Amino acid sequence: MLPGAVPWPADAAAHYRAAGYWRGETFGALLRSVASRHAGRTAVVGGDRRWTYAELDRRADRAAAGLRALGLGPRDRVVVQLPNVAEFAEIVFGLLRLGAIPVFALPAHRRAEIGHFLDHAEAAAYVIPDRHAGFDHRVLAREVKARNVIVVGNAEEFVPYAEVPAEPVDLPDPDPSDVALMQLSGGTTGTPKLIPRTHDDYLYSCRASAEICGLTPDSAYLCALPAAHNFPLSSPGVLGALTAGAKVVFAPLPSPDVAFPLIERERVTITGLVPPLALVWLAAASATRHDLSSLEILQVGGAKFAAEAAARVGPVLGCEVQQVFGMAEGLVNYTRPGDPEDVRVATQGRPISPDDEVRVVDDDDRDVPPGTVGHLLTRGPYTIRGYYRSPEHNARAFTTDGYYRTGDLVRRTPDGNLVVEGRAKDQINRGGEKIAAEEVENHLLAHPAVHDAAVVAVPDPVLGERTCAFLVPAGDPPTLAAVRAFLRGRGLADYKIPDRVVPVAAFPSTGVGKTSRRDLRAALLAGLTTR
Ligand code: OOB
Repeated sequence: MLPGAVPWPADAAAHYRAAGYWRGETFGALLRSVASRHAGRTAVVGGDRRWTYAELDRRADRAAAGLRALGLGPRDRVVVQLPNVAEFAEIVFGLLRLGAIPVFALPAHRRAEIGHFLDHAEAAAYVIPDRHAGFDHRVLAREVKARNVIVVGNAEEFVPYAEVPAEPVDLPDPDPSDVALMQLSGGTTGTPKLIPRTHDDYLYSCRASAEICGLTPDSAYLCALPAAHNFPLSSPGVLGALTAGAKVVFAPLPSPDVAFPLIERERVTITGLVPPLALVWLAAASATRHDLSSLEILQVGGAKFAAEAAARVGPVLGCEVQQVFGMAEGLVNYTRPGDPEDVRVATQGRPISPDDEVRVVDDDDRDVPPGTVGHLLTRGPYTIRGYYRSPEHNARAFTTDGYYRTGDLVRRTPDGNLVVEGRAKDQINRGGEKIAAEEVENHLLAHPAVHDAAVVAVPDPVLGERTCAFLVPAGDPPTLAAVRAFLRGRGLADYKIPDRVVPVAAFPSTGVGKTSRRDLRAALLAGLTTR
């Protein structure tokens, strides 16, 4: 196992192998075997590119050889920050075949996040587009002083990806029980954590997700959310679709004007959205001239999807709604196609695996009675036992017997489905985008006019939650515009920048001896809503 990653205990690993979840197969080998069975079928569509499985397989080999010629090798971490383009699949499979480890940054990440990922992962390379969504990623690459910058598009002084692929060479298949890739945590602390996922565990979750969603070689998955995120990457997402021999269609944007024509043209059967986008699609669908009749499943996840909205998916879009409650650390819950309407509309589903262990506990880690709300703890064949290089945080985020503390408050229905009732972690879920309160507070504290800061989630009808920063100013309170400009200047991703700033003379006393940030945030929020 990669040093700094936490392995499963030997007995658990042996059980996951014996049960057939971990099959000792790598992503690279899997693509080879799917390509041998479905060589002529379309694997990937993105922009004006359309590649068969044979073509993607060949391109992945050439990418692996070229990346090796650049000096990259097994276990090298490579920060990949690509939008939804066909090259995403080619480069990711190239890295996986080489045994190099993609670290999946989101296109929205900026200097603060990328600098941290490069540093913390000791990355050997950084893969970017030239420009995306009006932003020049080469400027960012210069700012973070990344080594080995590889650019899809116009590279300027960096390495153009177009010149990387080389004649395939024989490469040893990586160890399937070793780390294949790293996902990012939504985060609750000052810096986002890295989540090492092995070939064995991640491939199991992709394959089992594809089965749950009924994917076949005739299915077409539309990747509308940023492909790097765990939901569109693996639940079943891009990788799950490829395990099934299905077609992956990359949408450059998730908006109806871009996605609906693609659904019609490519006969898309399944896609995944966060709740605010699902609402936008519902509003646009009734007036669209595009034929969406190929759509069989609309997955919604990343944040709670209100039952009232979920109930409208069938009538308006003519397909089944599937709720997906997952986390980059592992556990993913799905409602199943064909579940009764009330299950699909009003619950967040049940785990992928019979060996996903789920506990619902009180503040002292004691199981609560069935049907009661409590903290969700979980361990299983695709849930990590620790973040990368974070022993201190791991001691808090996992129980001594290896359960991950999800920070989610859930209850279990009598039929075994989970309902998400809230959250106990210091995180804002802004329409599926996760923001660690502490991370933003730390940046705010660097402002000369800020004496103290507390960041809280405020309810929002569209996004579910928005971010409000309470500030105790040092002198004249800074305006919202000034605070936003300051945080942008510090290189913080746009989605983490507070929507509101509320200056207060002092923070309320929470009645606890030691300052509890959680109590403080709750008290501030209560003051805001009763004002
Ligand atoms: C997904 O992954 P992350 O890592 O961005 O965020 C995980 C957290 C969960 O712990 C929970 O707090 C929240 O996002 N969440 C939901 C939810 N799905 C995720 N809360 C309520 N209802 C839902 N359906 O967000 C993710 C990963 C894989 C598949 C789907 C989502």
